[in-house]
Amino acid sequence: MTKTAAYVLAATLDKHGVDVAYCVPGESYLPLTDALIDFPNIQLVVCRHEGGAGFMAAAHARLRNEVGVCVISRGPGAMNTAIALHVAYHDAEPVVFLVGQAEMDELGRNALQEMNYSKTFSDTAKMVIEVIDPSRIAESVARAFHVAQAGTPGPVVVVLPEDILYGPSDAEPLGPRKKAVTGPSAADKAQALEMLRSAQKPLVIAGGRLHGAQALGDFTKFAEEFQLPVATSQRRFHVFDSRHPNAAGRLFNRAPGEMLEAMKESDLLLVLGERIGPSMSQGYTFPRAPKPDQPMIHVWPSTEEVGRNYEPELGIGCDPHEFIKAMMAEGAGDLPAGRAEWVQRLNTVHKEVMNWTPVSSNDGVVFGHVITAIDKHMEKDAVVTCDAGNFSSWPSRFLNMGQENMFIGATVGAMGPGVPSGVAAGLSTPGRQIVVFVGDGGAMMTGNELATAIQYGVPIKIFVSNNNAYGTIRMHQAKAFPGRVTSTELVNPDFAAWGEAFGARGFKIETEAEVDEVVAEAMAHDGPCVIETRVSLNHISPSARIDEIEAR
Ligand SMILES: Cc1ncc(C[n+]2csc(CCOP(=O)(O)OP(=O)(O)O)c2C)c(N)n1
Ligand SMILES: [Mg+2]
Repeated sequence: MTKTAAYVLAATLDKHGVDVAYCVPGESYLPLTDALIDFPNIQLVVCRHEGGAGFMAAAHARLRNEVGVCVISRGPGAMNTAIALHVAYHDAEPVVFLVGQAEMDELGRNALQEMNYSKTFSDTAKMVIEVIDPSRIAESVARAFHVAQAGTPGPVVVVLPEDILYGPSDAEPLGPRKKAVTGPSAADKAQALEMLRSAQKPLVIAGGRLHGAQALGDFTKFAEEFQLPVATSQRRFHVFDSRHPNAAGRLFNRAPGEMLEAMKESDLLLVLGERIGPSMSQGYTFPRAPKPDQPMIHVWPSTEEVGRNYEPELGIGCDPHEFIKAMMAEGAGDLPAGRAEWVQRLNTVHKEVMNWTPVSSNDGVVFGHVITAIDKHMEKDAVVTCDAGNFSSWPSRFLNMGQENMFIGATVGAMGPGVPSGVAAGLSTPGRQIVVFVGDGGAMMTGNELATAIQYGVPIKIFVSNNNAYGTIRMHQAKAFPGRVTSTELVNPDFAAWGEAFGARGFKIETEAEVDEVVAEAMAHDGPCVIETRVSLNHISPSARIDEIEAR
């Protein structure tokens, strides 16, 4: 019997091992939702907004280290998910977006919800693939999966005209193409080894392409054997245990000065498994662009990237785990005498930076108290997801994390991924504790995906830091236009009641005295819950107070 192209597409997803895909349904791709009924292995998760669905697919990609799949309707649906494409592009997440399109014979007329995706996504997708022939649908999808993961991972859009999906197709469903894994060349390996062995004060900056128990375990052994201090890059804090004696700190946005000063003494940087973005590099000052102040080795799985913004002494376009294995195969040999002391020095500064001295405020709870309490109840393999906003500086700085944890947040600083990423954690890696951090601003942007969590039984714990403000922007106003507050104050719902209306358990923290007990109860609760903390606006981050900024 001849199949529809939609059926071949579903079969190709199945052959690629897809077991969860995130969607908002649309009439433009009805044959695909219908075909998926015959593939019970694939759970099609119905979301409430395409931005949420896209964020979930991107988080799925990071959690599983595989392609995330997002299925959305044409035009309006595609525009709603644009934020997730932007995040996936900047954060190098492999995501395949399957997007509807008007019928072929109407294209060009401004047909219903027609859109030129190649133009629209020219800056946020690695590739836009238009399927124009039902007999080539499997090939198109296999290409999309391959390109999304190859080299620098990223989003790929597959455009599905409505009539093509209905059309008969004799195409053979296709499976995944073997991923090319690259290692360092013999010459690069020798040079890297020499640099790592001879440096007096090396520093590793580790990133999110280090994934999985094997790679992360090898990474720890590598740091130990080669006596390397390790800093983690923005929003990739779990790749090295913050309690390990080689931990040197976290390069989040606006990292503490005393830590940066100590790190800047290093005489070799090894940037391993991350592109070097504006947040982790403190606005391209550490490492300094385009010519770093110290010799740098940059390892990232694409040769295109390793010399794009920087002039490293050695740029290696290879898989970071392969690099680690190559170094370990040769061994550290005799290292300079002062290395252990250097590691210890950075670790001492890191421990000081992570050690919060509790402070109180008369305009609400300082969020650090909540972080300290969560730290005591967090499970070893908990997933922590984080939206964007100043509240995120508290967990970024003070929440301990190890390699079994995973911290998920957009390095590009988009608001919105917090709650959806938490939902994705429950669907892609079920059974783990899920802690979500979100501000009152972000909670009202994509918090509606709490409905998806309830629908699929995902026990997320959503910690809302409520300062009744777009607090980050309020802080920037204080710096740029002191005393002239505008457009940042918010009137919010009662978030605990809001959570309960969805079917979650609602908690509220209004005073410091309540923190420990409420956090303990929420962390022990086995279902979804929303924990609202009425936080201090003045204590906008661990390192800044609005009244101090305005007084300056
Ligand atoms: C989608 C999106 N819109 C706007 C911004 C600009 N922005 C950055 S932080 C912020 C305020 C965040 O407010 P909230 O979630 O309440 O966190 P807070 O800063 O108050 O802790 C805004 C509007 C952004 N980063 N992303
Ligand atoms: Mg806020």
